[in-house]
Amino acid sequence: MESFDLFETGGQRLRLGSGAFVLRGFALSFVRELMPAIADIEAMSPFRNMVTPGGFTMSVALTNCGALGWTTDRRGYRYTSIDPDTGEPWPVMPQVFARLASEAATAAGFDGFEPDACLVNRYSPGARLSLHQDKNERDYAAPIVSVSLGMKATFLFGGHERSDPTAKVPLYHGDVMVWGGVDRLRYHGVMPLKEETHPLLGNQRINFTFRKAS
Ligand code: MD3
Ligand code: FE
Repeated sequence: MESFDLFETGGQRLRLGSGAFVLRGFALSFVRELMPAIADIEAMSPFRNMVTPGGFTMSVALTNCGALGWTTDRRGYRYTSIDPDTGEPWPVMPQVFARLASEAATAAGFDGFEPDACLVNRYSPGARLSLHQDKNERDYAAPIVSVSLGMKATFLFGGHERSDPTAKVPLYHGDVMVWGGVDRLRYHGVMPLKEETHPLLGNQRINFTFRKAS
């Protein structure tokens, strides 16, 4: 199932499906600019552990930037323009974020990606994300771009049914995944993170997920 070629800067491009790619190290040249931008976002809209409609507190802490932010509570999942914890709009999407998302999408064959939402996930050791589909967005024609920083994670790449078998894909600091087309609605998740100390991020993993939500 796996094949890879090289993208322009020499990194590996792994193909998981006809519209699903891992761009190894694609974000590395952006990291120096991304770090202060994350600190700015966190200062305005802190990371928090949200509650799912089923009543479970998520082990992954999250915040957002951009016009729309993904949230969950007992009433359901939705996108909002206001951070429910601060009563203020989500922080503006930093230009470096938008540039990274657009360049990664282009490198995977999706030109003109202009996300209006960026979910920022923070994982500590033991945090996990159970198998799910991303289906709160209005437009499934746009791809999803996901950036991994910090600790290694094992990503679970499933099929179109929850019970379909999953492939395990390691994700490292600087890797970017792009999903679109027929792969857009695949089930996916993240295994519990193993304890590790990353030189730049310590014992955390930060993931940005860029989407066109409306
Ligand atoms: C496959 N985050 O926030 S990103 C999420 O690493 C989420 O934190 C994971 O899944 C993380 O919803 C995985 C990779 C990803 C994102 C969206 C997808 C994979 C996807 C949409 C469809 C299929
Ligand atoms: Fe997801």
